[in-house]
Order: sequence, then C-alpha cells, then structure tokens
Amino acid sequence: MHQTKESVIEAQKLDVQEPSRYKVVLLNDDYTTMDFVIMVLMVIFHRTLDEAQNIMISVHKSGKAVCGIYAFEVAETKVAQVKSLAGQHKFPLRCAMEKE
Ligand code: TYC
Repeated sequence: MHQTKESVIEAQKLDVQEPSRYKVVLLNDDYTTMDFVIMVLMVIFHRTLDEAQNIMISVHKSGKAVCGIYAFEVAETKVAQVKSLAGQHKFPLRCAMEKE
C-alpha cells in the first residue's frame, strides 16, 4: 500500500496501521512433478485448475511466482503446509514468504 509521509504520521498517531502482508512464492526445481505443484496450488492456495496451471508454468519458466498474498500467520502456515506435503511425497519443492 502506498502512503505519503503525512498519512504515515497520521496513521501512527491514530495507531491504525494495516497489518503487513506477505507474498508466498513457490520456487522452481528439476524434480518436483508439474502435477504435484498444480495439486499444491489447488489444495493449499485454493486456486482453480486453470490458475494453478498458469502459476506452475510461470514458476517453471521464470524460477518463481507468487501463489497468494496473506497476513503473516496465514503465510507462515501456507509455507509450512507446502513443506510438509512436499516432504511426505519426497519432493524438494521450496516455498518462501516475502514481505509485500
Ligand atoms: N520444473 C519442474 C519440472 O519440470 C516443475 C516445477 C514447477 C517444479 C514449479 C517446481 O515450483 C515448481 N518437473
């Protein structure tokens, strides 16, 4: 969110800062199957098949892509869920959060 210096000072005075939001990104690797990544995007990130396919291809081609943007604890939970599911299936899929 863009804020002017004045609006930051106003918001601080009023103590009305929006909570920070975090991008959850998936990173490419050579071993995780495309189908597994699509399943992760549908189950954990509630993406449609079409969206999941597009995000997966974007990660595959560019190295990473944003799966969703969430409040800190939600983002943390998504990252942990991806890591847990990938581990159960013995895939090296990496997932990280980045402050928006
Ligand atoms: N590059 C993988 C393959 O060719 C597919 C893949 C896509 C892996 C996205 C990870 O986050 C990822 N099987």
